[in-house]
Amino acid sequence: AFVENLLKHPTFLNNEYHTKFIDETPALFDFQARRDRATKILTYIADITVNGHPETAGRNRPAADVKPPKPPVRPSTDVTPGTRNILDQFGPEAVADWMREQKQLLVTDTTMRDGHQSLLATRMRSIDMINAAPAYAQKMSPLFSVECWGGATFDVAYRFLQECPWQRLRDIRAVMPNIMTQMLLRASNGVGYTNYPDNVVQSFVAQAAASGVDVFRVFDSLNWVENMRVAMDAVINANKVCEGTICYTGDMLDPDRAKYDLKYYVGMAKELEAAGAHVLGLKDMAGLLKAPAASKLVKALKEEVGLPIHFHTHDTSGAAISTVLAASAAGVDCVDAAMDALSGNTSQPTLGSIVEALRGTDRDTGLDIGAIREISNYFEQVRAHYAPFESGLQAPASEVYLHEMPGGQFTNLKAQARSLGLEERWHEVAQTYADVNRMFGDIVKVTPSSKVVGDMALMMVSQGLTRAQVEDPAVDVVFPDSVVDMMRGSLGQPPGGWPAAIQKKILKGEKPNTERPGKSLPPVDLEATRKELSEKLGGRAVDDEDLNGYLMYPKVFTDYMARHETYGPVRTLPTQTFFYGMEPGDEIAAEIDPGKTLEIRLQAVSEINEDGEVKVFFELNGQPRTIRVLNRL
Ligand code: BTN
Ligand code: 3PY
Ligand code: ZN
Repeated sequence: AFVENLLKHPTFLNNEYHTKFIDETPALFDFQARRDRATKILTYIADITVNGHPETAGRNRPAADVKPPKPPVRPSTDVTPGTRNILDQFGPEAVADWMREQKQLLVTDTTMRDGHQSLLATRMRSIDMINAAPAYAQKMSPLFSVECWGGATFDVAYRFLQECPWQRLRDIRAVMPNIMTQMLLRASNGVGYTNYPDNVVQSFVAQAAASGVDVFRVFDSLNWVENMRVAMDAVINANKVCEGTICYTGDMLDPDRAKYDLKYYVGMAKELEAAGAHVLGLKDMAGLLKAPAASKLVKALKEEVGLPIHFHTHDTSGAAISTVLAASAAGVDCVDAAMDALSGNTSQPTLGSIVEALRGTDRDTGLDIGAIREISNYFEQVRAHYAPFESGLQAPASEVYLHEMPGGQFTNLKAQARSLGLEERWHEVAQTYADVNRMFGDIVKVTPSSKVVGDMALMMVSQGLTRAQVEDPAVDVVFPDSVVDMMRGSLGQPPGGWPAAIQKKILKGEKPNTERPGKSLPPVDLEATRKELSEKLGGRAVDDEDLNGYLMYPKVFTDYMARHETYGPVRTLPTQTFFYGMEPGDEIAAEIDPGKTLEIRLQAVSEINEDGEVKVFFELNGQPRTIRVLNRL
C-alpha cells in the first residue's frame, strides 16, 4: 500500500522523484525508497572507509579520540522574540530604525559563514551548524543576526561537502526562527566569480529571500556602486534588509594612499544611501582598518550619512579588537564577531572578549557570556573534526598591512602556493601580491578581484617575473585569463579606471568595456534553462532552488546531482564518518528524515578479491547488509 500510494502521488507521476520530495514528504515514505537511500548512504560509507575521502588524503587527521560534538541544547519552539520578528512584522526600514534606537552595541555572529570560511577553508558541514542553531535561538536572541550563508559557502557545499546549500539555509531557519539570518552577496557576481546577467542576479536574490535569508550584505569587488544596484534593488523588492556595503582598503590616514581617503568613503556611503540601502556595511575584509582611522571614519559616517552602520573586520593582524572598540566608542551600530573557538587570526575578532570588554559600559551588548562559552565549547568540539582543513597559521601578523589579502583568501592562496611548490617562497608571494595591487592601480581586493590579483602574483613568482618586467612593453608576458578578463572590464570599473599602460599591454589593442557588464549580458531564459537542466538530469523536475544553483554553477551543480544519485543524503552523516568512514565496531545514527533514523554499525571489512573488490559488512537497524566497493587505492 505504501508503494502504491507513492507511485500514484502526482509528484511521482511527474517524475519528480527528487531529494526534496523525499525529504519533505515523509507521509508518503515508502519502505523501498528509504531502503534505497539507506543503500546509497552505506555505499558512501563503504567507499570512504575503503578508499578514503579525496579531500582529506595526505592531510592532518583529527585526534584519534575525537568525539561527536554534543549539541548545546535541544530544539524548542519557546524562544524570546528577536530581530527576525521585527523584520517579519514591520519590514526592513523598521529594522534600521530599531538599530538607530539601540544604545547597546549590536552584534552579528559570523561563525557559520566567515568564521569557518576564513579558518577551515569553508568546510564546515550543515549538520554541525544545524546542531548549534537551537542554542542561538534560545540563548542568543539579542544578536542582530547570524551570518550563515553566501560568500564561498554556496559552491563549497555542493562541490566539496556533497550537500545542498539551500537546504542548509532552510534547516537553520527552521530551528532558529527568532534571529535574522545574514548572507554575503558579491552583488552582480552573485555567489560566484564572474558577473552574471541581471535577471540571474534578480532570480538568485529572490530565491535566497524565499528560502530564508533576512539580511543581504551586498558589496562590489571594485567598490563600484553602479554595479551594485541590480542586487540591491532585488533585496529591497524582496522586503529584506539591504546592507549596502563599502569595502575598506589601503590606509585612510596614510597620505601616500590618498586614493582611499575619508572623503572617498563618505562619498561612497552617500551613494549607497541614495541607492536605497537600509544599513551601511563597512567591510574590512582584510583587517586593515586601524583603531585611530576607525574612530575618524565611523564618526564621519555617522555625521554625514543617516544609515545605521554595521562593521565587519578580520583579526589577521591581531589588532581587530582595538578597532572594534574604537568603532564602538565612535558610535558604530553593529559589529561582526565569531564564537571564540572559531575566532582570531584570519577570522573575525572574538565574540566573548568583545562582550566582556563592553560589560557594564553604556554599550554593553546584553549577550549572555555563559551562553557564549557553552556554544563556543560546542564549536571547539566541531573544529577538532576539521583538522585536515586547518591552515597551520601560527600567529597573527602585521604583514597583512603589506599584502592586504582578505581573510577568506589568505589561507586559500597559501594552499595554492603550496600546490605550485612555492610554499617556501610565501613571503615573496605576499610582496608580489602587494606589487600587483600597485601595478593594477591600487584596487579593492575582495572576491573576485582578490582572486585575480592572487592569480597574477602566483604567476609572477613561479615565472620569476618582477613588476618592472611585467610593465615593460618589450617583455613578452602571458597573462592569466582572469587578469585579461578583469582588464576588459568584465568585473566593472575601479575608482579612476584601470591604469592605461598596463591595460593596453594586457589587452593587446582590444577595446575594453567601461560600462556596467550586466548592461551587455543578455538575459537568461530561465524556463528554457530549467528544461535543459531537467533533460540533463534524466527528466526529473527542477525546482527553483536547484535552478538557481545551476545558474550560478552549472557544472558544480550537475556533478553534485550525479553524486547525489549514487550516494544519497550524506549530509546526515556525522562529520567524522563523512570524511573518514567507519571502523569495525563503530556505530552511528543518521536521521534521514525527521524521526526516521538509520542505525548503522560497521561489522567488518573483507580482504580484497581478485576483481579488486572489498565487501563491507554492516548492520542497518539490526539487519545485516553487505556492500561491495572497488578498492581504488
Ligand atoms: C569530490 O572531491 O569529488 C567531492 C567529494 C565527494 C566525492 C565522493 S567521496 C566518495 C567518492 N570517491 C571519490 O573519489 N569521489 C566520490
Ligand atoms: C567572500 O566573498 O566570500 C568574502 O568573504 C569576501 O570577503
Ligand atoms: Zn570577511
